[in-house]
Amino acid sequence: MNAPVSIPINTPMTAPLTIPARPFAFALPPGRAALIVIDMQRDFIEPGGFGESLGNDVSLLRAAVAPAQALLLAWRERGWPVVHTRESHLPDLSDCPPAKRERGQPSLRIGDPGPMGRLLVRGEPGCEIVPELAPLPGEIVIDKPGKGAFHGTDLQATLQGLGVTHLVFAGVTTEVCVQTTMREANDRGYDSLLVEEATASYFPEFKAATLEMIVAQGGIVGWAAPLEAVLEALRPGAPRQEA
Ligand code: C5J
Repeated sequence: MNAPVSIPINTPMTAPLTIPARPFAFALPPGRAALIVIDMQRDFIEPGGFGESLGNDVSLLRAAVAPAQALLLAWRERGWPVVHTRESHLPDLSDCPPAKRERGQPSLRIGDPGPMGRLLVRGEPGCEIVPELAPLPGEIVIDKPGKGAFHGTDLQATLQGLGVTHLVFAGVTTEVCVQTTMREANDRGYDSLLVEEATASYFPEFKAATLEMIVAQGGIVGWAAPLEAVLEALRPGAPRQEA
């Protein structure tokens, strides 16, 4: 069983930053927030990868790269933790259940050789994060065999070790790996915000519906905010919430 989010007693408490968001303002506590960039891999974003093998127009995901990069750069300036995830499998596919590999009628299956190497296999070129968002030394990279980033990984222990209680999300695809991870985070007690332009789907209508699902019912899963609102809040000297 996963332990609920706990805060190390030595973590300094400073006044939260306020991000105008839906369904209401998101209070981001400095020192307790991590940026999670989900699966911005060549296999999803570039032609010849897993996403295209499923019949998708991968150019639709490109739209999220520049906004995610702007968010990442602003976050790095703050010096706060960054977690990159990669949907990926071991070369022997022992962590890829047949139910996942055999789903549908793709032109290539997970593990098959493609123009960027074996699809969604760790260490292959297609499995890498796109160069614009490449992790810096010291940033956390989580290889995840599932859609959710907590499933089969040490993400929970990693975030707890850092004293993180709040998550800001970017990445692809909105309704699959991003939403699954936000829902898993919600159940574990994290407050999560999705940055609207920094996420994308092969199905724009699914992205729009997911954003609505997240913020509905008073934020049943979490919050959503435009990139500009997040960048403004991250700007050094931006106003903080009253204590
Ligand atoms: C998918 C993902 N869509 N990263 N993976 O298969 O959303």
